[in-house]
Amino acid sequence: MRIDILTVLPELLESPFNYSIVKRAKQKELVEIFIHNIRDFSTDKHKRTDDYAFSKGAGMIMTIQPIESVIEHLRSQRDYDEIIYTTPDGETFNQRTANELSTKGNIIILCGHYKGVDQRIRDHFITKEISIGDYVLSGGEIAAAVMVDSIVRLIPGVLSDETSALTDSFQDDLLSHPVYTRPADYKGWKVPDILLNGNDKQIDDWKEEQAYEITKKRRPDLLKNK
Ligand code: 6GU
Repeated sequence: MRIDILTVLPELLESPFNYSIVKRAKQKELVEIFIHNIRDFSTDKHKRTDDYAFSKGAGMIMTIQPIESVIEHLRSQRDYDEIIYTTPDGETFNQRTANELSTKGNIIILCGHYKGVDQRIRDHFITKEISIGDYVLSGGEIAAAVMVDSIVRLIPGVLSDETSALTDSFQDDLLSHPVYTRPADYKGWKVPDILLNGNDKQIDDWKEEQAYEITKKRRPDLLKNK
């Protein structure tokens, strides 16, 4: 998979993809991530990428020209399956969206900034508009990092069997059961006995029951999908 991220703040995306599972996915050549500075494509003599909105007092808007240039530059080299725009008024990102996007070949993510992009960019280039939740971020970069992290770990071969995404929270519309490691007794704080009895069937039943109880308590909305 290839992911191209378009941003006016490339520095903000320097480190998120250089650690842990995303780093390993890059090393295994299961994903390539490229960060493009929209400013580099501006033909304005001051390299501007934004301008005043036509409606008074609406704040700054990202202009068409540099964004069109970078998208056309990328599209002249390969086809893209999705051109995604990060924006608080997009459809809410969830595990289903992450699963879907992890099956794509090439995607572009355009990070929104200021009061957003000129609507004509959305009309003519964008295939999907995504928000990561009902709150406002200063820009789409951190949202893009969140999305990329959750997508990349789902690409086949990225996770080992042991860390398989199949056991993640949400993957089966249930939250995760509690987990424990050694020691079995820490200053009197004990691991549930059942986990120590070696009976795999009982342990699996316990995990399932715990996951169900936690989901019922914290996220009953998820159980409606069952
Ligand atoms: Cl994708 N962008 C911004 N600016 N704010 C957000 C968001 C995205 N998702 C939630 N809040």
